[in-house]
Amino acid sequence: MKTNTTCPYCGTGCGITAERTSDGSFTVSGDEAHPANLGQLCAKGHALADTLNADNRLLYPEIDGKSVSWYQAIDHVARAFEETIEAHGHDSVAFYASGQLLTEDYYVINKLVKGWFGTANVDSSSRLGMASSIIGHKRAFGSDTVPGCFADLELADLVVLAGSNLAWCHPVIHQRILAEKRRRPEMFIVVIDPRSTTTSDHADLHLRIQPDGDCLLFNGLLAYLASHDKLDEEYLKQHVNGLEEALQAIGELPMEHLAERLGVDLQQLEIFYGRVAFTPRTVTLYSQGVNQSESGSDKVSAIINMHLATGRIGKPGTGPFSLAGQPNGMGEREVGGQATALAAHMDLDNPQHRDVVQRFWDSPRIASKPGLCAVNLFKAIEAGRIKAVWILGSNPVDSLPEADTIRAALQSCPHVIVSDVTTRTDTLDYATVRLPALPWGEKDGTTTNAERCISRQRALRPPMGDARADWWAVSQVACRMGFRSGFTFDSAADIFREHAALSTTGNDGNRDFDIGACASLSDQEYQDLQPFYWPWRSGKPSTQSVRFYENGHYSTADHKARLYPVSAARPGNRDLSDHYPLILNTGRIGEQWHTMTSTGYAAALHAHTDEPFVELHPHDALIHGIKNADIIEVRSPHAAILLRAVLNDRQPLGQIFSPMHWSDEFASQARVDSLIGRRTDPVSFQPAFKNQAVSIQRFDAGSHGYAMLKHKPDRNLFVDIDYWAMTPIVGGWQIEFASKQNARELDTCMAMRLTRSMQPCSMEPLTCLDHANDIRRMAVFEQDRLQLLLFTSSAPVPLSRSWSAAQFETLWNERSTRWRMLTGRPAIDLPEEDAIV
Ligand SMILES: Nc1nc2c(c(=O)[nH]1)N[C@H]1C(S)=C(S)[C@@H](COP(=O)(O)OP(=O)(O)OC[C@H]3O[C@@H](n4cnc5c(=O)[nH]c(N)nc54)[C@H](O)[C@@H]3O)O[C@H]1N2
Ligand SMILES: Nc1nc2c(c(=O)[nH]1)N[C@H]1C(S)=C(S)[C@@H](COP(=O)(O)OP(=O)(O)OC[C@H]3O[C@@H](n4cnc5c(=O)[nH]c(N)nc54)[C@H](O)[C@@H]3O)O[C@H]1N2
Ligand code: SF4
Ligand SMILES: [Mo]
Repeated sequence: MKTNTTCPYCGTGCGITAERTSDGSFTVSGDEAHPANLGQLCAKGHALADTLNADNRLLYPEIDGKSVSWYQAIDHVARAFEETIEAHGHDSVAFYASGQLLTEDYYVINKLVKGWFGTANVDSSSRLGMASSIIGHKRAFGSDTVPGCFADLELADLVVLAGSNLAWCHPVIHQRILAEKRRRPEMFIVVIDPRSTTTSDHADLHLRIQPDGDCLLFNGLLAYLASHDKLDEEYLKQHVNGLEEALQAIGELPMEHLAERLGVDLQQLEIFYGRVAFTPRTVTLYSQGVNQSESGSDKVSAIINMHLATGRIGKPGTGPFSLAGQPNGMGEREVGGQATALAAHMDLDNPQHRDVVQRFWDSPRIASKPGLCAVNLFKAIEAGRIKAVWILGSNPVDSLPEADTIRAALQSCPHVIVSDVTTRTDTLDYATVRLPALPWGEKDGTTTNAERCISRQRALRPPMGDARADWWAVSQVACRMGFRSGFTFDSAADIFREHAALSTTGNDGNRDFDIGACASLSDQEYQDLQPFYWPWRSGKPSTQSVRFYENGHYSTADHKARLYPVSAARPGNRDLSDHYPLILNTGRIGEQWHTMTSTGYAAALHAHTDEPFVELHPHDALIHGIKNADIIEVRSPHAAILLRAVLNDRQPLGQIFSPMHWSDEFASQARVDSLIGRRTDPVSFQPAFKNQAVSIQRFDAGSHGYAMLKHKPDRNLFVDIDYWAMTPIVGGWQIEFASKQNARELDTCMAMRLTRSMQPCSMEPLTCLDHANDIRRMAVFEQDRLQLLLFTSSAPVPLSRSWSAAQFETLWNERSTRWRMLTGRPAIDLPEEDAIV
């Protein structure tokens, strides 16, 4: 049987066709009818079927580590909130979620917090990705609306990718653009990113600006267009306010001066500005290199200013395009699931809006002031002002800045309720109550992708164990607290209808978000709902693609868009010092998703990167006495971590890059966010994840090694090993380690620990002390199977990991050939493919 559903990873929101095979397992392929991907999928999408077999599912509710019934768990959580609110007031409780929940989950959370708790202390990890874009949109359009759609990227003649590593983070959109470029080679792609990426490899022009040079770059562009008579005077007159103020804020920007401050070639800058000047069909797509910055909101405004002033918006192949990262970051914005929003795109500080929402909900209260945004919310927990928090679908102990303070905050908080789908995350360690949620394949509802396309995520099979939908758990707690009137939902469809009805209530076309047509869907119609773009107003047909502001009619009071004056600060990092001389930039790699809670277990996704790493320029490495594959300590004023050094000149001098993914589950000390300070954009409160002053130092290891074994070892086995990193391989797990101990000590200690769980009577170990090569070698067999391999040395072990890994699949009934495992290679004269990390 085939089921159409949606991918739960990035904001591309690819349609997926899942098919159950005769043995009960599933295969997945791209849904050819889905407008976002037209049949394509990336590696993460393809690996989804594997994640359905995860054996680390959280299946039963727990209080203080003990399994309990849902009845007990709900009662406990309801009382925790009740007592906390009674003793400390409505603002002493909070919710923290993510754009990985479904719209229906989020609608219920937001309703409970804002309508019944009467606080706006509900925020999410979307704050870490999208907050600056929301500010930019509202400043300019009066509404948080992404004007264009993916098709505009194919219709454009100039595609500007600012602070986006599209090739890795939204691969299917990138492929759509590259396919169009093959059809029309004259299409011009510009990448704006301080470092080289797979995305910049495919660009016609790569502007390697200084970190946070974006405001200056786009301000310079607006000034250039103005002085070259390339603004759309007619459009400005009819539809836009604020040109004079915007130009005034920019002031004089001579090109030579500008190029120097940005750290780019004058000629390159002229090519970029010249291209923009002469290409009406321009799209500027931007993501975290723009948003995650102390000047994130202003960067967004500077980009939108250029588009408004040239009238390049609301027309085919044009527009500023904020690319949502999470699968449902957009749905979260639509329900208003943030500390700074109300519901259905209505505003907290608008009394009329509050009235509309409160009447519609018939709620006893309505939040009237902004709640605490992500970083400040956890600061309030740390300070003891918030005493009960419910975390759903996020792993803040690894994904928020100054991550070690998040641990401390949760440790001191009396009630930490965590809803998750897995048994192990660094956040679950601090939960007083754990609630089992439904993962992809079991959950059911809707998501909105980056181009406003709403699609169904459908269940492929019944829930495992006692896992339940997040909306159900939240509604049950609400009912137990006595709020039955608002929370007697029977299904996701029930909630979606209510959400749709609210979107159209009091909305005479003055709010962009309106899906009133869905307010009367039957259960069956909801089940069959095809992907559609909002708005879908009542009585109108649904559309397959829609562009906002085609008529230049904006959602501001006078229906004119507004240029926002941006004065750009000097690019770079003012915290650099002799102690912290380098800039740490962070982000993602193609194969991993956030804190690896699901992709971390898929061997297929670890083919290229096994360990937490930091990329640095060879010259910076030389200055610091660092060689390729050394372990290095990266230090900021907040913490220090250990990462494998990868030298390449794709990093600019003075800047290093490390992915955000590794957690305590997969490595000893690699939580990058423990290094990042809590500096945020002053308006959007989005953290500056991409520009942190740090120092680096070679870690002086006395020994190195790696082990392979059939089952994932408990990470507590390695607590005293300075550096370790665990990776799934086909048929087992691989652990790399390094230590201050000497090789003999490391070897003895690892051999003892890794064999501890094996049956001594059936173990058949082979060992060898290879003096010539300085490698201690050990292989352990049980019956015909290889169970464990261990190699240690005083230097990194130069043996092929992939060959060793493949041997776990081999039948070793010939004892006489087993010694071969100790060589760690197929045959003496074959090359070793991946001996060096
Ligand atoms: N494989 C994978 N895909 C994902 C995710 C994932 O975890 N893994 N997560 C999803 C989510 S939630 C998000 S938000 C998106 C993020 O998607 P992206 O924003 O594309 O990804 P990042 O790697 O965070 O950052 C993009 C680029 O910004 C650059 N950058 C850093 N500083 C600056 C600057 O000052 N100016 C400019 N112009 N660029 C700068 C970085 O060098 C980096 O290459 O990805 C989504 N897709
Ligand atoms: N240094 C650095 N840090 C960053 C970033 C960066 O670029 N650099 N990017 C930031 C950005 S943009 C983002 S979006 C965040 C992402 O960071 P997080 O929000 O922490 O995302 P995940 O690590 O994916 O954690 C999601 C958790 O939810 C669980 N889960 C999945 N589906 C469900 C569900 O339906 N219900 C429930 N209850 N649980 C579920 C998963 O098992 C997992 O444990 O990281 C931010 N942190
Ligand atoms: S591009 Fe994004 S939505 Fe599409 S398959 Fe890949 S991860 Fe999933
Ligand atoms: Mo994100």
